[in-house]
Amino acid sequence: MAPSPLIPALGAALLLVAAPLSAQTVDGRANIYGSGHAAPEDPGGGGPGLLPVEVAVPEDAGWFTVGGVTGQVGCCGPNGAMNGADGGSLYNTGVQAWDGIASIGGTGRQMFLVGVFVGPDEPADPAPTGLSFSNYDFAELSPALRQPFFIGDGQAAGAQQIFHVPPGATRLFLGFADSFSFNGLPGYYDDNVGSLTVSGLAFATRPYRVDVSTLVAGQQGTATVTGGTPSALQAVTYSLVGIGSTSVPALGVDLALEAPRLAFKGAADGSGARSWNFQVPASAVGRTLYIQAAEAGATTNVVIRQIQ
Ligand SMILES: [Ca+2]
Repeated sequence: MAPSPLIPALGAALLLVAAPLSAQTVDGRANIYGSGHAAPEDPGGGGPGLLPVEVAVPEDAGWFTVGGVTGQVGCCGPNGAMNGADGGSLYNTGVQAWDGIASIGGTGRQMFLVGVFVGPDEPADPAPTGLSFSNYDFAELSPALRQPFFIGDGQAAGAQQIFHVPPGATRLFLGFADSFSFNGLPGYYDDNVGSLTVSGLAFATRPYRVDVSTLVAGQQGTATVTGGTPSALQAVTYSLVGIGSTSVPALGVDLALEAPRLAFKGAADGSGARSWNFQVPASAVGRTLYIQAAEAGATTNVVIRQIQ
């Protein structure tokens, strides 16, 4: 694979919204607890259903929105009640965590469209603490990795809801949280019917971002910060450990890296951009780097690169 070309510098504060993805069909049997796994499972019994729908997350994505969701799904066989993406009102949802994917709760609703963000690795226990929803008409939501969240039809009060992408997310999965009477361990997917069609799912690009070339041991790599404050000090940091949270009081930010180290620092140019070329050590082959840049009061996306 050839090194990716450098991303040309973008103007500060330019906000890019990528073209919407083509429509995604989410079968009523799509098991959100199969996200990132080879096969869905049903620890609660009743059938594992299908793997959820997988969508690639651009590495500079800041958030996504949904144009609309059509279709109907049902939880309980061909003669059961059907509902749209926002869910039905037959049950409260309280599905437990399984295999690295957190629990999810929903007051007064079941069988709503859910999503979960996952990184490049297969999810594994312990799962993070789960989210619980009683207000479905939030304006914005910031789920963590491996934390299923309500998407519904993606609209509230006539506006598109904003779903922020957590650091380290490379994949978004779409499916449902199901179990016996929607409480307990995941399962009871095989009696689900119908499907939803998700249209106009679009990722928005962070204006302040870091891009990193393909990294090959013994060859030159490049890290480029764009969209920063003109002439502001830029710090490019990296972790060999992974995603975490580390306070950097000098910049007034929390880096989304565990045990970060400083790679480069220097002032951005008049457009808020700065680029560094560096030699990738020959001994680093196979290692995974987590890279994030920061300036006073702001952090970029996290780029994950395995050294080839
Ligand atoms: Ca079911």
